[in-house]
Amino acid sequence: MPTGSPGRVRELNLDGLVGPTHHYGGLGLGNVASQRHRHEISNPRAAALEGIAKMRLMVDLGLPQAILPPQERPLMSALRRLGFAGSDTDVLTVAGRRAPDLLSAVSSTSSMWAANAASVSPAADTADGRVHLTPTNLVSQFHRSLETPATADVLARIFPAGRQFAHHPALPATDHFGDEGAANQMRLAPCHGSAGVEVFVFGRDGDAGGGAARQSRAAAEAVSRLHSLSSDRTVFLRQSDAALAAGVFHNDVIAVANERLLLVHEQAYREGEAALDRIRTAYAAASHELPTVIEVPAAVISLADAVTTYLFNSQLVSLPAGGMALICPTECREHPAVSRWLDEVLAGDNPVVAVHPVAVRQSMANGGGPACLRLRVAVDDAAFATMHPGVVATPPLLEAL
Ligand code: SUG
Repeated sequence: MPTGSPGRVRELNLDGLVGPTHHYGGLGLGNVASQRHRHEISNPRAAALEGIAKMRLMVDLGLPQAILPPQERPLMSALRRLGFAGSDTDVLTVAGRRAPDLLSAVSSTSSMWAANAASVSPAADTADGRVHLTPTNLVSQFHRSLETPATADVLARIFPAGRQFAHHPALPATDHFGDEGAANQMRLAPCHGSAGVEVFVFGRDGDAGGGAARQSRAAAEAVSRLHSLSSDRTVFLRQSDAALAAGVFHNDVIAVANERLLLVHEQAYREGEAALDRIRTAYAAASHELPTVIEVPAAVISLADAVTTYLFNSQLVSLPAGGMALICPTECREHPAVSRWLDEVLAGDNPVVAVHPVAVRQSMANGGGPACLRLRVAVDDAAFATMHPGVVATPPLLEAL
């Protein structure tokens, strides 16, 4: 079992490992990169190695890291449920000939984008002092909706239900409760162990939403109830129409938060500046302090450039020695305006002390940056000790993989 001293709360990142059927199916609706790279040749081995290298960086930085195993694909049970019969070879042959798009969907390794696996609220935010997890239904995309049962199962095995962890079933699988999880959830708090503000972002509110909208308000509200969050420390924000039209299909493509720092594009939310004021007010009520908000003007980085470089899909992590690191896609350093902005952040009066570009190009071509590939779970040492030890990333395990 993993061990450690009691009381300390650290953020564990669980990364989805890429499976051998990784490919470019053009399956992500509203996802500009997925559409652009449709039917290009993929390299599953390179994809897996890129993901492992990112995990190794986290381990080298002294941060807790774990691995979510890839799910079984092609998902034969899904093909059989849709009427393909016979031996596995028959099923695959006929599906490949008659319904190649279906075969692509049931072969997608989309569970690698672990930020969509579940919503998670740490113990400091919940009424019963347990970590709450709700797996997503991902109903907006058929290929992703196939992930839910295996995701629920693996999360329950990694984080045993009981004194430390509470698991809820995924929300009803209908558009009204369309839920894409932590990719639309941010948490701001003075530190991982203190009560914080949970921000839920949605693109649809009883309507279809525009552009790339996937997450519904009804889902966000249901998750906040299930996780027994305090209403004065919960903020619901609607994505702006401009962001949705530009292909911001999840909030983590346009904002990222860690502890007291929020990096956000000025066009992220429909309410504009008032949205950030609501976050500030809730944060001040929870902690008697103000968060550090770095708002990026469209004149400095356009929505289109934010979507292309995936700047906001960086991982913002607290370093053991103090300060934060931004783990960004290499594409950010290849873009002059974004790279300049990164240098300004590094030189500025804020917690960011390091920028680490990582190459996750195989995932990026399907619209998944560094932050899409991970699910964050803040745990104290007692909770960490009850976790399934086999998924904790160590240098030998990463080497073996
Ligand atoms: O759901 N891409 C994923 C990318 C998810 C990114 N996640 C976050 N932003 N958190 C999606 O659109 C593409 C698969 C394909 O086209 O083969 C895909 O599913």
